[in-house]
Amino acid sequence: MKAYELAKEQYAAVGIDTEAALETLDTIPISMHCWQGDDVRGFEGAQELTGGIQSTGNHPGAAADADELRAMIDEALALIPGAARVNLHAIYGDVKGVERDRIEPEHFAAWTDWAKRRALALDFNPTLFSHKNSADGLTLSHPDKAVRDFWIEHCKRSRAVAASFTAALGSPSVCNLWVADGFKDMPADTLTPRKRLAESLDTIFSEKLDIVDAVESKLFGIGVESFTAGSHEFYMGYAIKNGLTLCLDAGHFHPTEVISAKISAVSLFVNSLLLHVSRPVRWDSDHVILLDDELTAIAREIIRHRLLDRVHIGLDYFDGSIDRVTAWAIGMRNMRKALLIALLEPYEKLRDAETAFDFTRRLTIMEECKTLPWTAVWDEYCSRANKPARLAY
Ligand code: RNT
Ligand code: ZN
Repeated sequence: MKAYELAKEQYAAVGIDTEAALETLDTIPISMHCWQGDDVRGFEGAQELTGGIQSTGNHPGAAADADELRAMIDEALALIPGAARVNLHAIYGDVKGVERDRIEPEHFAAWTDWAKRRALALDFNPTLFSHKNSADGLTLSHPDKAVRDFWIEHCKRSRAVAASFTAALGSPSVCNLWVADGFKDMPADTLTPRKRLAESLDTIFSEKLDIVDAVESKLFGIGVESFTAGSHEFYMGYAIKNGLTLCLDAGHFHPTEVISAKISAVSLFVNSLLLHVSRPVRWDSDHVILLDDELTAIAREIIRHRLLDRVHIGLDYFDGSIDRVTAWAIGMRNMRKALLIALLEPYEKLRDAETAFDFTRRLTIMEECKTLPWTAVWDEYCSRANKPARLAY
């Protein structure tokens, strides 16, 4: 409390109102990915995770069923301050014995009821991996029409599930589509699979629904190192042309590329963005997100450019080597800490210096403000929200 009062004064001296920052901070929704709770296995009874993604580690306590997963999410949310949403994949419903092209909103009724009781919104993803119809490495771009049609139907039904979330929970559900489609080795024809993917997407998105449709690009995955049909250029073009939301996953680009550097540029041409905030270590390894330079840069880009109403923030990582509930808490808290740091930045001062070509001043403010006492503001926030501060959890 005392620390906060002192911090408040220090921030006031650089023109920052900490109370206003805290007010905004609390309302920014962060979508928590359910798949951290069970290593992306889902509840169809699948034994294998395919699609070029991998969760490693065998820490005990992976959720075995939906009740367990919900209980774990409840536990995590008790440690996480601020507005949260929960992000589901199609394999997380009551779907044992239900084929993916047969899923219905009723298979997710337990989730909807649970979310309603907690005033949470739900986001959704069709699942186009870990399935016999994805074994060739191609789904929506598969040469066999029967395979494409199966997945098209799955995606359409997934959008209907998302629409049922919107209707029941009163907040537009973000429905994100990612496919691993690609080749391990040098492709001969890179065009035809992309044409087929685009055609499948046209069919999937033909019906207008009250949801936020997002498409997620990727550079490569394990086993699809040489070619990915749904590349960045593919989906950026597709999203712009069709008015969809573009999903940028932090692990889906070349190792020296960062999504923080893409946000403002893309914001000029797409209506809205979905972020899959993740941490690639040497590859798209989906480590728990740290409070590192890239995370704060992502938050800064959103806050500086006032993009809060056009950027949906979602997390996407899965680490099975540490306690899974704590993994959520660390990442969700870090995302919000980064947003707080951004909200406490004297951006106007930086911009004024820049406009005046006073780059000395810009750099001085930037560097000196990094060590203003944001941690005291964070502690105050946690305490007001009745959430544990620092090491308490
Ligand atoms: C995979 C994509 C995708 C998945 C989730 C489970 O590389 O990032 O978003 O992580 O859909
Ligand atoms: Zn992702």
